[in-house]
Amino acid sequence: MTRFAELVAPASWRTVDLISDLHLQAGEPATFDAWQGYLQTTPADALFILGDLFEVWVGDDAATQPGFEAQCAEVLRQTAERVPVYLMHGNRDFLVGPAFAAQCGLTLLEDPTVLVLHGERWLLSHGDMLCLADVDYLRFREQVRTPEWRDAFLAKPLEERRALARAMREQSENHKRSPGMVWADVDGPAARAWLQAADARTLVHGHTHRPADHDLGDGLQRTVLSDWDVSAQPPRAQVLCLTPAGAQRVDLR
Ligand SMILES: [Mn+2]
Repeated sequence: MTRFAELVAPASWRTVDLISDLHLQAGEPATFDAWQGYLQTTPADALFILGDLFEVWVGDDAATQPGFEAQCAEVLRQTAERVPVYLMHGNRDFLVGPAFAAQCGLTLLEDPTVLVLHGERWLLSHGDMLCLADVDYLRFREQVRTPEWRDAFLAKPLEERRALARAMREQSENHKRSPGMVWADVDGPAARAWLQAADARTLVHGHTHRPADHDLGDGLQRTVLSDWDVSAQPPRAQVLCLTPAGAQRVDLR
């Protein structure tokens, strides 16, 4: 049974920005720059990051020494001084922990969470849990989300964790390229069941990198966020803005 956490927005919030799947990494400075520029200028009253902000996260201690993670932490910290920042785990950065949240002044968000805003209930999720056909991944997810796995992994030296993450990443890339590999999307009936259980009309999620608005019937919808890749042609850097008038996609590039 899925538990639906709830966040009631203060009445002062007019615009809420939602982004996901930036997959920030040291080797993609253009996307980092676009993200930094956006955070410094967004007029939103709150910012929600729905997972996979980072391409990989091997432990909060990575951000306590000079490097890419610390650079990202500083951008988040400066943003969070100005506007509340909420971060949900994705499948790549599920190891972001309370130490990093405290370092940046951001709030970790449970997956899924119902955001109550402008009298509407928005169901927010990364989306990976609803890709039911991705059986291998869901099995892996169950394994790595246990406190035992997490504690054992985080107890390893940082360099060893980085090497393990690289190996896992390579394995998953090879798996994706293997013949007969079927790409799994969010399961429609499961999404409807979640929405009904959460008493919400719209599910907003990322993960699949297939931005679209799906009509699920009976007034229910599934809104999929875009990933970010500023080096792609055309560049991708999109924000979903929730305003009193509804949801609106804003392309920054
Ligand atoms: Mn993902």
